[in-house]
Amino acid sequence: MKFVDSASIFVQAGDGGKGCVSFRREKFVPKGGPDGGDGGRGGHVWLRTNSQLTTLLDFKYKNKYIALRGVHGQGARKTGKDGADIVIDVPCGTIIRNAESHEIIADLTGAEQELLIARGGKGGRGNQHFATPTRQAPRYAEPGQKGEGLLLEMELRLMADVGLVGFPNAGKSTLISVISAAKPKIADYPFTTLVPNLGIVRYEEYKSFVMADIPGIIEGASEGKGLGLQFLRHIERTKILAILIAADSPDIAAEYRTLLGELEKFDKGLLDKPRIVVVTKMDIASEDLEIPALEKGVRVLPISAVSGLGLKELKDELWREVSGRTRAAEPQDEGLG
Ligand SMILES: Nc1nc2c(ncn2[C@@H]2O[C@H](COP(=O)(O)OP(=O)(O)OP(=O)(O)O)[C@@H](O)[C@H]2O)c(=O)[nH]1
Ligand SMILES: [Mg+2]
Repeated sequence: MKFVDSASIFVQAGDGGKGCVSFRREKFVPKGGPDGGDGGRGGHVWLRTNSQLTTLLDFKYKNKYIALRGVHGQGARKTGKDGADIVIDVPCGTIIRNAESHEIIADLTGAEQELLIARGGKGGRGNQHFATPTRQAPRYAEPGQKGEGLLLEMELRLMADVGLVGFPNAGKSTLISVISAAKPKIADYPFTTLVPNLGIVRYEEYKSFVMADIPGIIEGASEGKGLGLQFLRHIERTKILAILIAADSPDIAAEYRTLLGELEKFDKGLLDKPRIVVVTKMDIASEDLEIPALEKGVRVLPISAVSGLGLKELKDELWREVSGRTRAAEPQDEGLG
C-alpha cells in the first residue's frame, strides 16, 4: 500500500447566485409589483473523517475541490437552487492548517467528524424584497456573496492506542499480524515495513484497541539512518508504547537504551508515555537467556508470535493501559515534517 502523510489542497466554495430584478407581468394586471426571486447559496465544502482511510494518498491525485455556485434567482419569486456541497473524506487524525499562516484550523481526530471548511456565498436577494411605499418598482437586486476559498495543508498523525517500536526484524509486524487482522509484509530482512500499518486488536467481546506498526528504528535514525524518524509522528498520539526487542538480540539493555535515545531525539514527550518492553521470539531464545531488569516501573513481557507464549498477558496488559487512559490528542505545532 502506498502511504502519504502530508498534502496540500485548495478548496473553493461556490458563490451565491444573483438576486433577480423582475416585475409581475400578467394579462389584466398592468403594473405588476416586483417579483424577482433570490439567488441560491453557493455550495459549501466540508471535510469529514472516514475511519476506513489511513493515508492522504488520494490528495496526491486530486488537490482542487471547487463547489458550484448557487443558481441566480428568477422572476415569479423563484429562488435559485443552492450549489451542491462537496464533502471531502480524510483519515481520522488529519490536522488541517491554513497554508498561508500555518495556523491549525482543526484536528480531526473523531470518527465521522464533520467540519465546514469553506462556506458557500449567500444568494443575493431579489427585487421583491426592496419595494417600499416610495419606491414601488425597485430596479435593484443584490449580487450573490463570494464563496470562501483557501489553501489547506493537511498532516496525518494516525490515531492508535498502542505504538510498536523496535529495531528492524524485532517482530513488530509479526506481532500485529497475530493479534489483529492486519496483514503486513513480514520477512527476515531489515526494513520490511516501509509505511505504518494499523491493526484493530479485539479484546474479549465488544472491546478493541488500535495498534500501530511503524518501520524499524536504528541507532542514528535521528540523523536520517535507515528510514529515519519521520514515522514516529504516527505514534505520538498513542497511549502506550510497546518497545519490542528480540530474544536473540546481542544486548537487550543496549538495544533498549538506543531506542529510548532515538525516541527522545524525535520528541521528548514520547518518553512520558507509559511503556512496556516486549521480548519477542522467545521460541528461539537461548536456554541461558536472562532478561535484564531494564528500568524501574517498566514491565517486561516475554512473548513468541510463533508459539503464542505471552500473547494473552500482553493483550491484558495493553488493554489495562489503554482503557485507563485517554489518548494524547493535542498536536504540537511545528509545521510539516
Ligand atoms: N522464531 C520466531 N521468529 C519470529 C517471531 N516473530 C517474528 N519472527 C521472524 O522475524 C523476522 C522479522 O519479523 P518482522 O515481523 O518482519 O519484523 P519487523 O520488526 O516488522 O521488521 P521491520 O519491518 O523490518 O522493521 C521474520 O522472519 C519473522 O518471521 C517469533 O516469535 N519467533
Ligand atoms: Mg515490519
